Amino acid sequence: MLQKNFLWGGAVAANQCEGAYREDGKGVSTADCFTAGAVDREREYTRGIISGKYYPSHTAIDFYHHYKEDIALFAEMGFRCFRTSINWTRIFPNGDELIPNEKGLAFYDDLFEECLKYGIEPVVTISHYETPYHLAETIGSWRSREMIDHYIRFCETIFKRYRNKVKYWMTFNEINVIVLKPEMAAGIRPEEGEDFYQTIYQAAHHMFVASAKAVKLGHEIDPDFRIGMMMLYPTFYGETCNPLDQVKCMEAIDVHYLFSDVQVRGYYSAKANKFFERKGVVLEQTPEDAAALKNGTVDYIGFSYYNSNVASHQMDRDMTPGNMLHTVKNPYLEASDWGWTVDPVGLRLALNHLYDRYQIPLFVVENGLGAADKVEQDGSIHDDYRIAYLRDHIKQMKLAVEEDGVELMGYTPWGCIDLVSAGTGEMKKRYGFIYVNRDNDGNGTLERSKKDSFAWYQKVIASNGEDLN
Ligand code: BGP
Repeated sequence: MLQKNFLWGGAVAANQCEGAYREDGKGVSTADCFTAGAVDREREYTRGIISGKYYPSHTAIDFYHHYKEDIALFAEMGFRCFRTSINWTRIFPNGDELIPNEKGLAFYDDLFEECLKYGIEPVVTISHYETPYHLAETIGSWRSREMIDHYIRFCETIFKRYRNKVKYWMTFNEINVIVLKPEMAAGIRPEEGEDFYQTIYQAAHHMFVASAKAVKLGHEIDPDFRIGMMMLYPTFYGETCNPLDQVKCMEAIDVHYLFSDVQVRGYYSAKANKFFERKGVVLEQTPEDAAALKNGTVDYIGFSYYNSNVASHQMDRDMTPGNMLHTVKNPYLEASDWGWTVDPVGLRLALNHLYDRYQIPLFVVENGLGAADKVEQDGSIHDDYRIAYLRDHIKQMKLAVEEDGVELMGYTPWGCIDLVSAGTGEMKKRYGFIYVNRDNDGNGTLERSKKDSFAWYQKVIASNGEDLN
């Protein structure tokens, strides 16, 4: 049995759902400079906003004006929590102001109050794939140590303002994605000739210090705060029992463990230091950094899990896409319409790997199936494929808790209401229990409607995960 107060809910990110991108004083964020893409076309990260181009985040699903209606629907499903993020540029439009934007703060006051009205606990990602664009252009975002101060000012402002409304926080969304998509995860546009590894790991170091300082500060402001890290967990398999494939598998996952190791243990492992040596990375660290890392270890690990990956020592292979990573094809697994493997067992493994390694509570804060839904004549949407995906993953998640003893705080499937895809910028790639009438080009009434999965998830929550049929 899952614990009684298990946090069932759903997850979104501000930049993928709010829209209203210049309203009430909001500044431009890096996310606002990503055009629409497609499965076979990368999103373009433009220099500023270029007129004539379509930027899906500017309107998204207009959650900014629909949040009351949407939260009422979440409440109807029985959500016990709702994971969203705070758009940094609503609070500090350029990122370097000293005084926050009151209208931005007021918006989140209202949003959190609306959640609490229904007994829904807000779970807040402080920075989810959006950085003030001004800071990205003027100081190179997290390349610069100065970012730590801007981030901490942001944290202090929101911690103090929302301390009576928010208890659960995460410092950065998928912090390890900086090694895969630095523009998205850290607002860093690698320049030609720039030493990629040096830049990325120096920036990650600044983020680690910022996160650790935020954890410490948060606990000082309110000892009841629970502040986690958040990573993309890419379960890896070695392609065969050839030991060389297993070494590749170890190396592939180590890239990601570096991030959780530092944030959970509070220092770089010997292996991480060897890795830096091999890559010629020399971190600039102040004498206080080590203490900051040590004093700001996280309370829990939030992670996303969508698909698994395969590592091989032979690189000239047929590759297949996954969330952020391309991988060798797994012949045992089916794939989604976007090519991501579907591997529920990989979630049980993820939970075991992380819990065995760290022994701190885990929180599955993203999981789900991106699919193109069909609206029937009568308006109904029969998303049995989504129900099947979620059911199978919840079953494995329960096994991890009930059979393996993993300590799990909750489960918030991604995109509980349809929103803009981070990877492709499409609306067509839908995850929601709630359908939003909007297409890839920004057309549509924005009307909300329930998919079949809505009633199914309602039952799952009501039975605390016992009734999955
Ligand atoms: C994660 C991100 C989310 C989200 C999700 C699904 O990596 O944290 O922001 O979008 O992936 O990916 P996509 O939107 O590309 O389908």
